[in-house]
Amino acid sequence: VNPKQAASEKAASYVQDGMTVGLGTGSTAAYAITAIAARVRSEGLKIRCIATSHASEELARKNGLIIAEWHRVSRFDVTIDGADEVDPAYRMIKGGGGALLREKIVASSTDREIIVVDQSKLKPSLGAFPLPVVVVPFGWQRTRDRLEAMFGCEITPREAVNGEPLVTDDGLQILDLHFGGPLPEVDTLEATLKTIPGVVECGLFTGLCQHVIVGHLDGTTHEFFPGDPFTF
Ligand code: A5P
Repeated sequence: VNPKQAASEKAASYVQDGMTVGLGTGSTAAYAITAIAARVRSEGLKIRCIATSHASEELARKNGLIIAEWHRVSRFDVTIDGADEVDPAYRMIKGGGGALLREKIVASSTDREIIVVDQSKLKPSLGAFPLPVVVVPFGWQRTRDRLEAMFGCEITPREAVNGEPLVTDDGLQILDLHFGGPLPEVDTLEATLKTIPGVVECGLFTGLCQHVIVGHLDGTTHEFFPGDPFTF
């Protein structure tokens, strides 16, 4: 069994009739979307969804899920999304898939953000995975310079397959900050980053996870809630 699939199927069991559901982005979230759609088909659940990327929306529609209009959605009951790293304080780095801005907008309006991961994503501290920062394309080189001066770490523009800067679903770009170890001043880092003109959002998520589901190779899962230590 794929651990990501095991975690996602467990997470999908928390979706109930009548709910408004946020759909994440990435390979793990894709399993969740198909698992939710399977329940909708077999149990006749009436739910409406908003996806955090064009790719997830397409997958959801293809599987028959109903996509809601934003002006009719005030809160999400549940959102199921992946993460690149989760620390013992339930902070996360997200955005390996480039959808962090939409993911943060949805997570911030969600009652229960369920994060689905395999065990490799649980980390004693955040920062081995590069921290994605979404920037406005205009003058991004100067935004990069200011980030470099502020943190002194290597910064790489996220590229598309053709080697050009990747353009996100919102027409923005992503800079990856390679701290290569524990993030500096993790509690104030997000606010600090946002003082730089051109920075739109960062992939550090704090206080936005209400439930973690870890999938294992044998198909079992472990569930954790903020405050719980990650023990197996
Ligand atoms: C997408 O922008 C990300 O936040 C993903 O949720 C994260 O990168 C995890 O991706 P995988 O589930 O593909 O590992």
